[in-house]
Amino acid sequence: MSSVAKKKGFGAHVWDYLTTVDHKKIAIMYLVAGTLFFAIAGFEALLMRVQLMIPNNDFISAGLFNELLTMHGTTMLFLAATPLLFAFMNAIVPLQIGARDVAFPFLNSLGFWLFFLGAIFLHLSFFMGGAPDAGWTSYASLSLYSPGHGIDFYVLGLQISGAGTLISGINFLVTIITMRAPGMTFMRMPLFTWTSMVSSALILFAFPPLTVGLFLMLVDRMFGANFFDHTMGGNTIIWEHLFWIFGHPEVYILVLPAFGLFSEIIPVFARKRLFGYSSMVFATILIGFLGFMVWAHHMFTTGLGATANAIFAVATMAIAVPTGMKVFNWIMTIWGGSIKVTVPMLYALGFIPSFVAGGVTGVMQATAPLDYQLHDSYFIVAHFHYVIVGGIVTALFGSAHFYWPIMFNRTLGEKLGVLTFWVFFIGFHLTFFLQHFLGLMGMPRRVFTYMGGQGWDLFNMISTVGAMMMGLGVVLLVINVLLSIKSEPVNRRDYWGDGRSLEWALETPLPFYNFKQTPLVRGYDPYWIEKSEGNKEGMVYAEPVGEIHMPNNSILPLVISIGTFVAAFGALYHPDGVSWSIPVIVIGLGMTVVAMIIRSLKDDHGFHVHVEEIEAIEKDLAAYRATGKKGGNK
Ligand code: HEM
Ligand SMILES: [Cu+2]
Repeated sequence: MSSVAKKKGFGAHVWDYLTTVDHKKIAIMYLVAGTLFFAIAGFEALLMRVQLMIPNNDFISAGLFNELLTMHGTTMLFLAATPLLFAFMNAIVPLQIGARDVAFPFLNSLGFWLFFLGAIFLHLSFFMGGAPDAGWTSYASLSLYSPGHGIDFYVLGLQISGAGTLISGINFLVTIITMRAPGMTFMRMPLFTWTSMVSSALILFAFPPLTVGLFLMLVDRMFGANFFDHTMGGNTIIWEHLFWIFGHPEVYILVLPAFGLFSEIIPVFARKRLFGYSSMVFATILIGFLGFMVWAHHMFTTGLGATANAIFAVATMAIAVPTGMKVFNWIMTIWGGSIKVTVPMLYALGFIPSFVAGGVTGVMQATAPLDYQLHDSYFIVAHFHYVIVGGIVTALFGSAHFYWPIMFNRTLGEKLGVLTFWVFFIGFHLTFFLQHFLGLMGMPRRVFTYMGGQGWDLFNMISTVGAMMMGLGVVLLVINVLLSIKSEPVNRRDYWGDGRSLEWALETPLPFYNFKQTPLVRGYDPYWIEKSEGNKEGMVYAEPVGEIHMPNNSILPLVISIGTFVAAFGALYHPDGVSWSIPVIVIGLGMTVVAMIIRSLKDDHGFHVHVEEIEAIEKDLAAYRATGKKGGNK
């Protein structure tokens, strides 16, 4: 385990990250991996936009366009947005609830590695005979007949990385329910913790239907079952139901934590308590619940019938009510506050109108008759990017600036941050605003080119220019991150000066055990309460200094994940009749099973940090903070 003032070589650092079970380090791994896939998927989007810039373009072929389209959507949702939100959940939720780690640190590491290796597996498709090309929804009527192995990569890659997401979701659910510091009742939990909990519950219910759907697809494609093939008595609509029972909640899995992040940012910079806390909690739960009731709004045009369409339309529209409550509360928090417009606050201010625009077009599509017109047009593309980019990406960028001091003990540059915001924000509206009208004018989505002279040319051109601005914005953000590596360490608590929840009460850099003593929570916004009562220490404690129990690092999560990765290759090539496919499946699953057996038979009780060690670490950190000299606990 990491100890104070010990210089480590590069290899030791790598080993440390491969085996770590520390939520703070796992957060960094999610951040790096998520950013990588965000960049890849962003690049794919730019290629598509270049292709669509002018009519009759032949920059990329129709087949490649389908692959880029599929990988862009799949990557953005599963391999960029989800892990980036997990990065913040890992970094912040244990601190917000006053815990030393998550409930199952081993599973936390396993969740990360499954996600990561599933993602790598999916991306190897580009080099091994072609990427999936049936859209991120992979409708069975397309995917069953897609030649090559693209769809098999999709099915197996998502199965592996989805298992990682499910495991992590369960972990956070249990963590938040069982690991809260004394005094932190449910109705004192910060909003980010609340939304993370509801989002984790949604993962628990939404991912199993996806798992089942993917499994049926797997046996259809690889073993000739006929679940989805109508010529053999199957039904392609079954896939659509299974997919959207997962797929609709998925957007709430992503957007709820984003709401939570903004509910942390806005009160800090408005310097006011979050307006309507309990209604925010209520709205979060209600959105989570309704999120499951509305999946068939993606299938209005499949012939469900007028009654079913009407029910799903009304249920969908109902979600606007709790969402509207949230928007109202954010505005009321800002109202009359003494506002500091920092970079995170800029993102929050940009988020509110952008997200509302996305929400309003959502209600339009929920109107079943109108959806017959809008379905599969660019209006849809405009709608979901307003929600996803305007809601989730702004939350991720804003929170990166907000939480950087806690995560890295460094800050992101303010001036460059403001510039990045404007370039990205203007680019975003240029890209997607006019697409509403392209849709209304009849431009279909998922087409690789179009004829000129239909009045679409100018808007498509502007859209591509906007996308390039967004790309530039992301490059600026990455530059800011690189610059921060060389910048001065923060070495203090409460970087923004107006922190309210527990994570701000800790001095950075954090020791690996987070809290020397478990804090006692005396109300909502616990750190704010202590500050307003003049408590210099920042917290009151629930216990005397005592031994701290921490988990050991382990390489087993990585081994388990590599096993599934290896086995997936065997499964993938099995239908080709290659002789090595069964042995590879056996070796891969063997690795996984052996690692699991080792884990269950070998008792690993973790280790104790003794009181003297704690004092030594704290003294060392204090000296480091005072002198700024290297050697702190990293
Ligand atoms: C950063 C700027 C972005 C640009 C320029 C962009 C561009 C595009 C384009 C051109 C399409 C194809 C539309 C079609 O023909 O139907 C598309 C589809 C899609 N995008 Fe984006 N996108 C961006 C960001 C995102 C983000 C952040 C997400 C999610 C986190 C996302 C999720 C999707 C999804 C799910 C699809 C549908 C894919 C499918 O139908 O299979 N996009 N995007
Ligand atoms: Cu939906």
